[in-house]
Amino acid sequence: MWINSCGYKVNTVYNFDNCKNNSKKDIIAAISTPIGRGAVSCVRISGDGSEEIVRKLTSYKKEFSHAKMVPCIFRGRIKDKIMAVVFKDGKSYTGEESAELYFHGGKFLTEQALLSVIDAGARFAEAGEFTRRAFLNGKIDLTQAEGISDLIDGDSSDALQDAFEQSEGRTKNAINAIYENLLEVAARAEVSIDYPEEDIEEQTRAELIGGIDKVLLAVRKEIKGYYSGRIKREGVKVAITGKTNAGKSTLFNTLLQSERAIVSDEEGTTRDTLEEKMLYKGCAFVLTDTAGIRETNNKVEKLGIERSKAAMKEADLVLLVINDEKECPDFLDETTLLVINSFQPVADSDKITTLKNGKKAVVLNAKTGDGIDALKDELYARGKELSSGGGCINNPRQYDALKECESALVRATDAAKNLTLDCVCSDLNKSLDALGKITGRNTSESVISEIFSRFCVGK
Ligand SMILES: Nc1nc2c(ncn2[C@@H]2O[C@H](COP(=O)(O)OP(=O)(O)O)[C@@H](O)[C@H]2O)c(=O)[nH]1
Ligand SMILES: [Mg+2]
Repeated sequence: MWINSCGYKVNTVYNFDNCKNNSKKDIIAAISTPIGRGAVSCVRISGDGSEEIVRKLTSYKKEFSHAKMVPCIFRGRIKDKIMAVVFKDGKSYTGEESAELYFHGGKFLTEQALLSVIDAGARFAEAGEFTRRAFLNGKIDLTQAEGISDLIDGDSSDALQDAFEQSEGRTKNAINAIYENLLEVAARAEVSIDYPEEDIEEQTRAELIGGIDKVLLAVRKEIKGYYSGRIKREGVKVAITGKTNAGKSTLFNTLLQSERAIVSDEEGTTRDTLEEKMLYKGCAFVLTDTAGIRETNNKVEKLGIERSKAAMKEADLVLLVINDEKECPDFLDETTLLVINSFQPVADSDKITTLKNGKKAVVLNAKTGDGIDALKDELYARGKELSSGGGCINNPRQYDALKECESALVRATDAAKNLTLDCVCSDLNKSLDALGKITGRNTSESVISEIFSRFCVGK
């Protein structure tokens, strides 16, 4: 068990005191820039003694008060003039004494620089070990670590904004606020067990139920917000549907500005669903071209149709492509946007139309691209709406823990109505544990390892 400076108990075998290379003196090093030819490369070092290693390589005697350009000799014979930054007294990313060396970015030079640091007493860092140390030293919590990972992987401006906020503690603060409230409710329940007085029993139960209700409300708000956050991060899932030969694949290609899908006037051309990402004004969409749904005896096409149905179920938005207003179904749910592929030139004033049944539709020519911008603007507006009001939860791990917390709170409410206070306390403790999993207060070693293994070496 490792207790970090925030008081988080981390069930981890990664305990500096038991570490093979002995305690915090274990210095890690890694190349933090991509391997290849480039202007600058960086080797990162962390652990007590990092400064000493930089001094060994540079023979620099004065104070490292800020970034210094210093002559350096790698492996006793390779010279370069490098920039060295030393972070003292734990004022670093990892919360430990650390250093960064920036030098000319060649593949061989970079390898030699790292090996020099290893010769001087460091060991090779594992994937994500710098961030893992930041977590274990209490600099960041698990959600911030995940935010940092998402910042590296983010591929749209919305996703990056979200990742940045998470890395800055948005999720941590929101979950900790719920945790504190829940802790107070649980403490009140515990006290009631210790001092059971018959005459206040009813009042205690009513208060408890009220307290749990408030927490439950906050938890459910975050669960709901997860959906919007997911859309922001991963993109709006858009399924392009409609009967065969309506022009779905043509529309898919025109939206992507690429001949991605095979287009033909032969019915049943699209058999498998095709998925591609589209960015529009910084908003990400995952477009799926589906097989037209029709009766068929062809085994492969049947499978494709099953996949199309699944894509429609999963989609945040369904584009229903028809060729004439008359084909518009009587019932359209909220997630469906009607697209009339007219096969004709479309005048600007006709690109958005309201049908006789009051439904809004985009009229376009999938082949020439007439009206495609109107469709993209409509997609963008819908995407923004779907991704607004996002909560603080950003990934399935956090979501699962919140759902677990929700179930335990529901059980606690039932217990507060019908069972002994012992049962209430037991469920409240389970809900606290579930929340603690999100931030890393009580997360298992296997989960922590899984999270940090997703990072690159040097991060
Ligand atoms: N002229 C014209 N032809 C189109 C248009 N959209 C689709 N087509 C043609 O209609 C046929 C079927 O199109 P496709 O995109 O494969 O339909 P899907 O079965 O819905 O995927 C192809 O021959 C396309 O070239 C359009 O807007 N204008
Ligand atoms: Mg098709």
